[in-house]
Amino acid sequence: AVGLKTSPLSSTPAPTVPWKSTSGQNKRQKFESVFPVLRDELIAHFASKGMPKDAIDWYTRNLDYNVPGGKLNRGLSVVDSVEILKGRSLSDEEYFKAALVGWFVELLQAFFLVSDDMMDQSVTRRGQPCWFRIEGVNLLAINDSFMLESAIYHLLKAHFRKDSYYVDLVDLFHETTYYTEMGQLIDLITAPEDHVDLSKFSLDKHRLIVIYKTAYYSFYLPVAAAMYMCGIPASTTTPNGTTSDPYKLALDILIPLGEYFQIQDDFLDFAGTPEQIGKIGTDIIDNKCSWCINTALAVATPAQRKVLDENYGQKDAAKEKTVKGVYEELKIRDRYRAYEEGAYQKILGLIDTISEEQGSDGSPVLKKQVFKSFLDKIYKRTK
Ligand code: DMA
Ligand code: MG
Ligand code: MG
Ligand code: MG
Repeated sequence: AVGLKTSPLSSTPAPTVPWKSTSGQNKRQKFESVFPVLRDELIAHFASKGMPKDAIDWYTRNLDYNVPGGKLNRGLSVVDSVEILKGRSLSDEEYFKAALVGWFVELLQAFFLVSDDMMDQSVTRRGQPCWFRIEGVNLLAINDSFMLESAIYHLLKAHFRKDSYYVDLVDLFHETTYYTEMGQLIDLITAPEDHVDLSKFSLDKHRLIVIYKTAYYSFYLPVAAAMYMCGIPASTTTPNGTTSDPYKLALDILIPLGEYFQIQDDFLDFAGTPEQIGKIGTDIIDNKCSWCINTALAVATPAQRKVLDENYGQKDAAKEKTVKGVYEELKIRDRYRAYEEGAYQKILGLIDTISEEQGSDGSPVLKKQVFKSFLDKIYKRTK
């Protein structure tokens, strides 16, 4: 899309492109226009290692199939947060770097989704077959997912190694990846394929799973990355002498926000249509410790509980349908709407506790709008 001369051995310079117009509608397009730049840079570097044509084609297809095409909430939140924290519109170079980091979060997401779909044995993702289901891909998708992850650190080094916050970004991506893998572990071992025991589920267990598998990488990562890029220090002293850690403050809001987001995901797994959500729900068949089953268990009569025990977690479409019938009887949709309203109000309250007071050293501070903007992206989402 952007006619750049790329040297395979060095990073791409900030391109000059006609993306001056920044209306809300164009924000996504502008962000999307950066993807081919980093894709071409990865491919040029790959080719420079003497990789053969079929490998170049494979890697290109992996990137094009798995990285763009999502809702881009995470990636766009990096750009939006940088703009809000700087309090002004960004120069072309600042925009390009913020968008690059946004795409790093999307690359990480692609890595998690390719592997998650194999582990969850999902069928579709973003309205197309899951990557591992493509003819000729199969278990090669494991290595493809690794390459999506490693691409992040290659590009980080190419574009950010001279920046003061480089090591903070590397560390942040590594740490949030580790947390996500911890979450995936407990998500999977709480859902054994061969042994259904609903008494092992609880909303507390659910909370732990979703905080680790989703909240860190989807919410804390984009915002904390933007904070590092804007030079927000790890601890600030306010004029009246109290110290606070803005990263901890951000975490305390973004973890509940991530929990809310994953509960939406769990609800949509049950209630969303494949056309809407671009994927076919697998939670009931996969025996997942989902918000829906936990909410159902809390209010089920002994007879309904028996039906759930006998039908949950089995590779059987009729049994899945029976479970969904119990969910309807138990008014899971209404309970979800009530939950969503409460979660929204609670998170607004948390955002309101942020002080935007400038620290005594004049360094940049956190802003409520960072969180409001992220919350607005997901409130009442249907996909
Ligand atoms: C999402 O869990 C977590 C990660 C790390 C991808 P999930 O399996 O509920 O996601 P999805 O519903 O998108 O498959
Ligand atoms: Mg999944
Ligand atoms: Mg999963
Ligand atoms: Mg899900």
